[in-house]
Amino acid sequence: MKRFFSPDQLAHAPALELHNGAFTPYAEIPARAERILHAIGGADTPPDHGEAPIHAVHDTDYVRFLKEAPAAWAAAGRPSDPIPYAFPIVGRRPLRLERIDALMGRYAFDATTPITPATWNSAYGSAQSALAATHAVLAGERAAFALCRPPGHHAGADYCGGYCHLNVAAIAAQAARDAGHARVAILDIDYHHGNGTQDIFWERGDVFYASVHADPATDYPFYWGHADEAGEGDGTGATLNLPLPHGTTIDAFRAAQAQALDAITTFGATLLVLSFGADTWEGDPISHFALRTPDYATLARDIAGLGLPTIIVMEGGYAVDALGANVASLLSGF
Ligand code: Q9C
Ligand code: ZN
Repeated sequence: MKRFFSPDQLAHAPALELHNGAFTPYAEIPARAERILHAIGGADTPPDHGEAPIHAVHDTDYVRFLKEAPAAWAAAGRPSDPIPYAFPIVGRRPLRLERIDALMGRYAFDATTPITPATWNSAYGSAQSALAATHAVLAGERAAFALCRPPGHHAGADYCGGYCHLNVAAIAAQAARDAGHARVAILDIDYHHGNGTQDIFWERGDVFYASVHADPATDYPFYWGHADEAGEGDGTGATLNLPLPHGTTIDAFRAAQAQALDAITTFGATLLVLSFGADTWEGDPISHFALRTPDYATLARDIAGLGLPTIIVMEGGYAVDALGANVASLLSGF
C-alpha cells in the first residue's frame, strides 16, 4: 500500500497542554509519527498540491490566523506556546478582533491545541499527505495511507481543537468530490467523535459522515457525537453517530462499525475516507476502550469488504509504544 508522510510534519511540537485542569506534557508528539513510520517501513514525501484543496474546506480568515497567530502571540510578549483562554460563546458576531487573545478564542473551541511557529508547516504537510493518498486512490490504488500528524477530525471549517488544525479527512473527501466522485463517505473510528468533520458536512447530502466513538456524555468533545445528531437541511440523514460506553471491546465495536458500513452502502458512496485513531487501544493513556492490536486487522477487513477505494488518514492514538503495531495491524487488514 502507498504511504505518505512529509518530514515537515515533525516540527509541530508544543510543550504542554491543558489537561483536566493542569498543564501536562503534550500527548500528540512527533514520536507518534516516528514510531508509525518505523513500523510500516517508511513512507513517501507527498508532492505539493498547494493551498487550494485546503481552502475548499477551510475559511480564508482561519487559514490566515493559523499562519499569523504565533508571531502575534510572540509580539504580545508571551513566552509560552499560544493557547486560548477566552471564547466567544455568546455568538460570533462579525466583530473586528484585534487582540491575539481574542482571535485565539475565536478560532478554537478548546484550550488543548497550541499553535506554535511550526504548526502551519506541519499541518500543511499533514494535509498534503492526505491529498497524496487521495490522488493515489483516484489514480486507481485500492487503498492508500496518509500518516497525518497533526491529526484533523476535531478541526472545523474555521476552528481548531483537540490537537487538530486542518481537517485532513474533510480535505481528502472534498478533493475526491471535486475529482468527480458524486457521493463520498467518511468513516471515523477514532476513540473521540470527529466534531469538525461532522460540522463541515452537517448540511451536505453528498458526503456521508459515520462515527463510532466514546459517548460524549462521558468523553471529549462532549458537545457533539450524541446519537440523535443526524445532520440538517440537505444533510439530514447523512450523519450517523454511534456512541459506545467505556470498556468497549472488539465485539461491540465491530457491531457498531457494521451498522456504519451498512449505512455507507445504503448511501451509495463510491469512495471512502477512513479516519483512523488507535486511541481505542486498551492501553491508551487518555481513552477508555479496550481494543487489542489484532482487532485493528479485523476492523480493516470488514471495512475492505465494502469494496470501495479507500483513503486512510491517521487521527489519534497516544500509547506511543503500541502505536506502530496498531497501525501495522490495521493496514495488514487491507
Ligand atoms: N481530559 C484526537 O484523538 N483532550 N484528539 C481531552 C480530556 C483532547 C484527542 C482531555 C483530546 C483530543 C485526534
Ligand atoms: Zn482521538
